[in-house]
Amino acid sequence: MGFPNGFLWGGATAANQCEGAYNEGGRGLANVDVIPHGEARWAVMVGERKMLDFEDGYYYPAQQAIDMYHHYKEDIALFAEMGFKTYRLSIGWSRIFPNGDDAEPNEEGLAFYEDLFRECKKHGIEPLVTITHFDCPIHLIKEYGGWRNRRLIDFYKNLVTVLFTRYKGLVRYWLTFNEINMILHLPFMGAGLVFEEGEDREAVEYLAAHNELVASAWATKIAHEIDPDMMVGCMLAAGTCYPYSCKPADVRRAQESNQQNYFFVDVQSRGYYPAYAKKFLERRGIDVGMTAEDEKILAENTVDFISFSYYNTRCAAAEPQEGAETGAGNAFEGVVNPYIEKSEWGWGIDPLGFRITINDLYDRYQKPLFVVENGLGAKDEPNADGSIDDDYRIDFLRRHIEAMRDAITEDGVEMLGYTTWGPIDLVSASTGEMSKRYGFIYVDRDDAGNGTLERRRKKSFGWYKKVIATNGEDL
Ligand code: BGP
Repeated sequence: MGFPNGFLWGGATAANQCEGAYNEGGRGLANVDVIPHGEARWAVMVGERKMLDFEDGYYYPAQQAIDMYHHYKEDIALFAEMGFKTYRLSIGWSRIFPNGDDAEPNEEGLAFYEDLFRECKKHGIEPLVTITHFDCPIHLIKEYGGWRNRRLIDFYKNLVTVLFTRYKGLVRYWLTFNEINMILHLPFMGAGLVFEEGEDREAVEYLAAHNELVASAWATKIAHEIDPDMMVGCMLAAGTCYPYSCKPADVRRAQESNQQNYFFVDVQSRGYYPAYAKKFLERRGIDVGMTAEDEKILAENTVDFISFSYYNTRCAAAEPQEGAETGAGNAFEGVVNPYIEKSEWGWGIDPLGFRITINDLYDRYQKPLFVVENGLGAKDEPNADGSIDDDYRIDFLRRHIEAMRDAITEDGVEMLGYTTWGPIDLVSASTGEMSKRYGFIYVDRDDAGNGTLERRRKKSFGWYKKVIATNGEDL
């Protein structure tokens, strides 16, 4: 007994981290284009440093990325060679609506994705499409302040109506917002937010979160109206938060941290604000502007499945811990867990935590789950002949797939599929580096943007091919 028949094995990418061609095909500028590599990056990502255009003296890795815009046929053929059943990718909003609020969509952008989806179908690969993956047209930020403004709900509704209508019959699986909870951690990336001096950041973040949650429910409604076969999922940066000790105060602190994360999916899956969130907002004096229509839309349009990324668990303590390091990985804060290993970037490595996280999500929502990101960011050193022996990546993925298998076979969790993050090397979201690699396919490009962009199969390529061919039997 192993993985179910029809389990969707594959890989996941995001437009801004792989497409490049930022100014081709009628595309408008987006927030993700103007996030530089180097010391200013973090301040821009969290909305502290206003950078709404290219500035001299900075390198912007998303401008070219791995140029998938021009290489997608070659790349999809490589995914097909590994036997992918699904490929998760995201739409560049500003390819479809260059300004975000345009009256008409850009045909060149629509045709680009249509061709890409057809290419997938040709190889028997089911597209899994994230509508926005850390992606917001710059014009919507300059003109409306990003997702703090309710007008964005309407622009998003226009976007999804165009997408669902055009790609009906081609795309069945949709995700509304990548890692929606990242609004609270990377607000410029998650919601196009830039903060003014002295502004109540948390209030703005929850306002933006509300607007995205309402937009997400509208998307579910519109999808089902256009094509009842469409399946719409939410997407959470998951990873259970452990208490640092069994001291009740630590356990309580971990519970609060988990609630802060689950808040988003609670709304998307249950259709209403949970009591703890209402009380939190009340205490903080935050008004998210809930209307009677919002309440109805949220209640009537819950998601069909729960998708999530898993990189690491987290750990929380009620009091600062002397001598304990902080930082859990993937933009999460927390106390470092002394019982687990760490990646080169300090991200926790916790395969059993994957099984725990899967169980937590399934217990809480009782809806099918879809793992849409998991993987190890690592430096690859090519051998003299150019080959890459990435046994560390194989080891990481093997242990996580085993944990997922146990959750399915031992715990009875319903799981639709599994897509590893960055099956082809791409630009890292947190660092802007190319050298933090996740792929089965190596891309010849460095942190400064040099390289031939040649694609090469790593050792893990053959390994993942075998995993898929045996439906996870041979790991
Ligand atoms: C997630 C994002 C991805 C991706 C991944 C790995 O949070 O959804 O876009 O990049 O993390 O992170 P990084 O690229 O920083 O290693």
